[in-house]
Amino acid sequence: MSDTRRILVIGCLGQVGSELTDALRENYGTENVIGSDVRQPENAEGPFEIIDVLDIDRIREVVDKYTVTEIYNLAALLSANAEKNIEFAWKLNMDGLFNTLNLAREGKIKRLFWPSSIAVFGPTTPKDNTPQDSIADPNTVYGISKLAGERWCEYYFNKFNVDVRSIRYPGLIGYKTLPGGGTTDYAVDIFHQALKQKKYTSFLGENSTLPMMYMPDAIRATIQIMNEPAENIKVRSSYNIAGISFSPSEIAGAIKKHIPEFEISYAPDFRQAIADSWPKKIDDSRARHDWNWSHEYDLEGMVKNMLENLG
Ligand code: AKB
Repeated sequence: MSDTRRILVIGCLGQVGSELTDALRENYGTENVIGSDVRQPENAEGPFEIIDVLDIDRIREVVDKYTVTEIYNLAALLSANAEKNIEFAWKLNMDGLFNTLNLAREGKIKRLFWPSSIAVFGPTTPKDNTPQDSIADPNTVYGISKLAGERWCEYYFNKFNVDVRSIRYPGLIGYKTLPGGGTTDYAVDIFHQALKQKKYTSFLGENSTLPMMYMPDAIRATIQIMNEPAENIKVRSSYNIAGISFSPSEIAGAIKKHIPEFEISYAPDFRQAIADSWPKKIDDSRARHDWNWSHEYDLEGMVKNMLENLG
């Protein structure tokens, strides 16, 4: 990779995109990180272009304009929203990936990051310490698109030498931007409601344990995997990465230590079935071994930091 890295973030206004763009700008300089999304930001703090990930000509135009060397393609419909619009979700999640894989195949960019998810696992996957290579039988559109995407990433690496790197994000918790349409969104909403109303009704049941991660860890993992020498990236589908696993009642208990009046109630909706199909905890030993991944935040540390920043 040439010394000057010019980075394009597609989907820079989303939950991950907004924090990732800031972190990349701190690391590589504002002018070297181009944000892009389908809508204009309220305040663009660096170069910004409107891009619809389904429009490959437009991506190519921006790549040429800034001589982009790498793309982080974050545009996707998440699990809950994807169930409401299955055909569009499939189109966005798959064609968007193909467009960026094909630009890499053409040699337009040197490296591509594309996120997968714990949603690639399904109802018959072992739920505790789910291994890197396990049964993957997703029963959501989002999960099916992420699993297919992983297979295509590995295919493009093997057949066309495309340097694509990926991690399976758990549910992500951050205070800067709200998540948009996932099954794990409750773990962000709960903080906002705890501070505002001192109560929260969870759309997942009290014992729905899921793999989760605090955003600073997820951003660090994303930047770290993209900085590794190519030979260290042995998994070219997508890496399991683990942070914290907890249930709604456990996170509520951790919040209660700071806000004793806080009360949680439960009213599971259609997202419960999605959560029930996912693992409780995943085994990330391959990522730890191959590129020295390790998370920093536990449940207590994450809750304290979230409340300090939102309070
Ligand atoms: C979702 O809930 O859809 C996402 C995910 C786990 O990928 N947060």
